[in-house]
Amino acid sequence: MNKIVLITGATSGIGKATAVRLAKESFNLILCGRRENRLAELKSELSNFTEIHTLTFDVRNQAEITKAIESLPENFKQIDILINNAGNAHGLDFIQDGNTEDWDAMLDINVKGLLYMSKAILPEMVSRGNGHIINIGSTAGKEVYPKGNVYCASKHAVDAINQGMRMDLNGTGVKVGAINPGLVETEFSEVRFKGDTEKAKKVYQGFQALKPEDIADIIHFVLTRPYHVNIADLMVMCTAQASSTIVDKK
Ligand code: NDP
Ligand code: 8X3
Repeated sequence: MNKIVLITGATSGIGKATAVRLAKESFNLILCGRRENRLAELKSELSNFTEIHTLTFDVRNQAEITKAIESLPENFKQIDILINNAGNAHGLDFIQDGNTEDWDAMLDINVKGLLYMSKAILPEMVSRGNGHIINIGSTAGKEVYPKGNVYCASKHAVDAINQGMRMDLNGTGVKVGAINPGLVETEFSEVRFKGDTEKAKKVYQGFQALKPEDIADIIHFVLTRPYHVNIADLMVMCTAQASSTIVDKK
């Protein structure tokens, strides 16, 4: 039987590329995001390959998450794999100039959203004695860079939660691991710079950034290891990147 994977943030970037890749590898998919039209387009694009169900909700809203998970049809109820991917940076400012709405968004989405999703899905995995959670962290969860303050804090929290989950779930049969990418060219910087496309493009100019498909490929690798192998914590950067602040731009 095909495994069922729930992907948050499937409407764009890493989540969308992962949906495309896993659909072609015959995983059944529950695709989530706020932009319903994008989910509908993706469903029609991928339904030739596998079974797709879509759920529209904001990961900040625990009640919406509960309702969405409860609404799953019988053939999608047993989720084998949760990919906690939804998230973004909002703003890039010195801490003294930071916008508190941006801070709230990053902590609410990247940290609390990931926790709410896990809370909604984990108990069933634990009672079944089987499951796999992949948390999408970041190099920003391993080091801090100037003006990255709260985004880096949110991803350091993901790093801590990933480790904590793995400890608490030890012995339950549920695997937990994080993938921590460096610079990946997605809509990430457009969101960070609030729709300023020119500024966003500049982030990825002068070097070959990672593509979302590169991360999807790694996620597929992680998911297809034998049961006794758990990729606990993986960091991946493009060759031009050495750290958050050292990027070889020509
Ligand atoms: P994108 O902006 O391309 O995608 C972000 C996804 O998250 C979208 O599908 C969006 O869906 C979803 N999302 C955002 N906010 C919410 C919300 N409140 N509720 C539900 N879904 C939400 O960025 P990426 O693909 O790059 O980012 C994916 C993950 O990868 C994030 O966690 C990011 O921090 C991480 N990451 C990205 C890197 C990069 O350089 N791009 C590097 C390291 C980590 P919708 O708007 O439809 O709700
Ligand atoms: C995204 C990578 O360096 O823009 O998490 O923070 S970075």
